[in-house]
Amino acid sequence: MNVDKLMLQLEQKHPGEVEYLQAVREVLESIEEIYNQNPQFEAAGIIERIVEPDRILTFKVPWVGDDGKVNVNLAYRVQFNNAIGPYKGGLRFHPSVNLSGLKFLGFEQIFKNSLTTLPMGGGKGGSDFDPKGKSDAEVMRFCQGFMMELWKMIGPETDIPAGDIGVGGREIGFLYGMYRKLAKENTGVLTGKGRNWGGSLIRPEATGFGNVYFAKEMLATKGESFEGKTVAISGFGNVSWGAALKATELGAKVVTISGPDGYIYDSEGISGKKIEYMLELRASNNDIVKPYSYEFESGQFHEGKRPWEQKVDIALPCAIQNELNKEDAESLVKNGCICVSEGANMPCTPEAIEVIQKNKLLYGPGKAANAGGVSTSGLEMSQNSMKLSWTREEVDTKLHQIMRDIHEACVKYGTEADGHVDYVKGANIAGFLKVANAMLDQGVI
Ligand code: NDP
Ligand code: 2IT
Repeated sequence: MNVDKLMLQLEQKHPGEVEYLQAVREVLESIEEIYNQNPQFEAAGIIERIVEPDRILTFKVPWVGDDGKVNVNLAYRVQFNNAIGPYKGGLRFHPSVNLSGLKFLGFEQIFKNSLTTLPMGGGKGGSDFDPKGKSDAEVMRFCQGFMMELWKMIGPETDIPAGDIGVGGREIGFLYGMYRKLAKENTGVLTGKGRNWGGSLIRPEATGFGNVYFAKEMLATKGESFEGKTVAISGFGNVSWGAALKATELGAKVVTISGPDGYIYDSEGISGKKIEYMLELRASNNDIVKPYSYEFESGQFHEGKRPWEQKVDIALPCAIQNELNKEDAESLVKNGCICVSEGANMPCTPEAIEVIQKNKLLYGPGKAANAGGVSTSGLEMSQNSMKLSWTREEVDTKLHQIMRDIHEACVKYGTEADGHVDYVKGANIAGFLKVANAMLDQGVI
């Protein structure tokens, strides 16, 4: 394989798909050496096959607003690769959604899901619909319209969507209701379901918990732990909330959360009822964190700024892509931060990653560090198949073990001559090998 030549061909085929091309290049660069050492991959055209999705469904969703006006949104489902299990991945509802972004997320999901140790292929979907400021009735009508098209393409053994940005418990409920009606079946076709209709305990907390478990393993390689550490978290959604809960439980002090309007610095720590308040803030539909500073005296609001300017030991970016840039990374390094673990998908820019890696901080890339969410989706699928429900402790123990296993796989393939672990390389190689070998076993299809 020649990475530059392959990338040139892809750029010509898919001009302007920036995020997708960036994600492919990162994986290709990590696996180049091992790929070229195994000529059976080249002979079977594994790379040429893995970089293109199996298929993409594009559709429109017309829906009527409360004012009687007709709206039209664009929607997609990218079924990327199902060599090791049915397509699995979230749905994102956000005005910024486009095909390049979803292809990037679907491609990442192949390797993330492979790392989880569970039999799940990669996929992603979504729409440029913005749930912000919409009434429950409007969100319901949109979700119903979305599922009227999507249901033909998904199924509990075929493709199992879940939540992502803008798709939480409310949206999954509306989507599931419509699927159940159309397909005439009650199956585990979506994950992140409500507790009373097939959902798993711990799924809401899972991405944040998993991120902290992964960071805990990274810290342990240096004889460190969360105990007594100061932590900066960005975002205030589902992932940030779970990370704040677990980091606090492990003895750390979480000092920041953030929103599109700025960030909150709370010198007394964001714990207990302040973490519960995050749920209220997210549910308020306003998408701002400033109200925290009215609610709690110790919370200072920093308008238009990001949390990474604060002196912290650990940084957990849990909001959105490209929210931690080169200057932010330099500031973290200068202030003595030892660990950056990605709860969000692609929160660090490539320039930020370069700074973090050059300074040999512990760096957990999203496809490993945030895999706890989809792993617990996999555990929800297992419970649905068995028609059983596990306890909190059972799910949490399994999630914890999966995150340890992912960490071990990264160390196996990412340890360099000086003992430093390149978790990006480790995650990409471990994730790739499992899928590539499955593709070899199953022939050219
Ligand atoms: P949320 O629904 O809470 O959405 C994230 C929010 O972050 C968006 O509403 C966005 O607001 C807001 N935001 C935008 N810019 C900033 C900023 N500068 N600082 C802070 N917040 C900002 O999402 P989740 O908690 O579900 O997901 C967060 C991240 O984790 C995403 O990258 C997601 O892909 C990833 N992830 C989620 C998993 C899950 O199970 N939910 C699993 C694995 C990864 P706006 O709309 O104004 O842009
Ligand atoms: O990015 C992700 O891994 C998710 N949004 C979760 C996907 C899932 O199927 O649970």
